[in-house]
Amino acid sequence: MKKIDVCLSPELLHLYSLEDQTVVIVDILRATSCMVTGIAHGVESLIPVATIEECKFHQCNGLIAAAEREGKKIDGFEIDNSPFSYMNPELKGKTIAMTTTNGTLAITKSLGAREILIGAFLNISALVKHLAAQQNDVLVVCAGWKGKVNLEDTLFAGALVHKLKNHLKYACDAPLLAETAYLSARENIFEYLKSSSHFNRLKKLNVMKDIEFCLKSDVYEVIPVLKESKLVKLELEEFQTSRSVN
Ligand code: 3SL
Repeated sequence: MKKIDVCLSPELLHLYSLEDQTVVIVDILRATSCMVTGIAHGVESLIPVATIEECKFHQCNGLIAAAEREGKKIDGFEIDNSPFSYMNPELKGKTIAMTTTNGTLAITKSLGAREILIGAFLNISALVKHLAAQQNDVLVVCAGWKGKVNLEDTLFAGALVHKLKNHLKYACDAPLLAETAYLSARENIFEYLKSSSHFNRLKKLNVMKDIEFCLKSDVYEVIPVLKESKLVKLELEEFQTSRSVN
C-alpha cells in the first residue's frame, strides 16, 4: 500500500526524501487557495518564486506580478494575496509571477519532488480522487508561518489524510496527529481557527471574507500542478485516470 506523510513545516523538509513522492503544497490562508482560484478562473499559469527580487525580475520582463509579505500587497506589484483578486476576468489566459511569505517558499523548497500539486479546501475532493489513483507515496507539505507550524494547514493535511484512509497508510505519527486535529475541528473549522495565529493576523487586516472563502470545500475541481517551473491546470486525461478509479 502507498504511504502518506505530513511535513508540518518546510523547516522539517530535510527529514523527508522527495524524489519518489507526489508532494501536495498547502497554504490554506491564503497562497494555495489563491492558486487554485486563479487556475479555476482561467489564469493560464502561475510562476511561484521565493523572493521579491525574482518576482520583480518577471514583472520587468512583462508579466503581471503578485507579491505579499505579512499579509499585505507589496507596493509596485499588481495583485495582492486575496483569492477574490484571482477571479478578475482580466487575468484569463495570463501568466502571473507570484511570491508570498510562506506558500511560494514551500513550493521552491520542495522542488526535488517527482510531482508537485497544489491543495486547498477549495479543491479537496478533486485532489483526493487524483491522489487515490496515482502510484506515488504522498507527502503533504504545510507552508506554516515563517518556519513554524500553523493550525489551518495542519487541519487541511488531516482532512486529506482522513479522506485517503482507505488508499494510503500513515508513514509516521504526523498524519495521525493532523487527522486527530481535523476530526476535532471538522464540525466548524472557522470557529476552531478563531484562536489561531494567522486567523488573527488576517482579522487585523480586515480580510475575514478571504478566510471564509478559503475554508469552503469543493468550490473548484481543478488541481494546479508544477510543470517546468509553472503551475498549470492538471490535464484532463491525467485527472480522468484518477476519476475512473473512484
Ligand atoms: O504566507 C503566505 O504565503 C501567505 O498566504 C500569507 S497571507 O495569507 O497572505 O497573509
